[in-house]
Amino acid sequence: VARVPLIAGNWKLNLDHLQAIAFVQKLDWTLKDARHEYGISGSEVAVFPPFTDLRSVQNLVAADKLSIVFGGQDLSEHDSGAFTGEISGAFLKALDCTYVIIGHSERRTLHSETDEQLGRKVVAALKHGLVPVLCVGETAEDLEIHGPSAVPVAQLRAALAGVSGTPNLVVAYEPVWAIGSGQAATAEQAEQVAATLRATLAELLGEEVADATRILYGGSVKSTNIAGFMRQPNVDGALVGGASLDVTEFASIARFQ
Ligand code: G2H
Repeated sequence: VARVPLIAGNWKLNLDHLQAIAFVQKLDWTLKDARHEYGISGSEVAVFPPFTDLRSVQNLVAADKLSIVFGGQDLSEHDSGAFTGEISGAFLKALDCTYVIIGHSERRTLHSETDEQLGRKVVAALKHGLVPVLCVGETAEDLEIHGPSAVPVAQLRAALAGVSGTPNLVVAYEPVWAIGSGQAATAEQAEQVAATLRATLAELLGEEVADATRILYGGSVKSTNIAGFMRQPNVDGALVGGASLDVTEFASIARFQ
């Protein structure tokens, strides 16, 4: 199966709605120039702005028919009710979000999100027609004690416990020790875990889903290391944090060829 590469920018808590408009406009021009200049059809490019930017990004993408897609950085497991500060999958879908990030390590750590809760978020996202970008990854300590794949695989199993059929999803392998540290995993390390995650997907949901699911690498991805990751057969793209906040840098990651 030919999987369309996905280069996704996770803005985290950066760029307000005015900055988002300027950023997305410039990103679109830069990608168009790059596609023209290099004659490549390119990868799918997604941005994940803060919730308060999404309406502005939706308007811009629709008005100018941009080929950039977008999503939320999180969602509630609930549809509505007394959940102060939460955003539902339906709200994201109504703003034309394609994707939603679930289980980023910063949510797991700073907001104490558990595997069980993340499983409910995956179910909620799929129910509302959003594609979950499910993040899994081990800490440096996990790596030392359990080896490279045990924790990411356990997190994947837990998050997919309530899922059946042929869901459209994306998995992002983000070793916690590589996030924002400037010290990315090697391409070979990423491939080893991605291959194990794909085998786990095959076991849980069948070969067809495993073949179709894009597995991203995340953690200190830059224009200077993206090519190595993209050469790996089981790595289908990247979830980019810090380097996604600079248009030129993010666009050159997106044209990794
Ligand atoms: C990992 C990644 C984006 P960074 O969190 O999800 O961030 O590229 O800054 O390591």
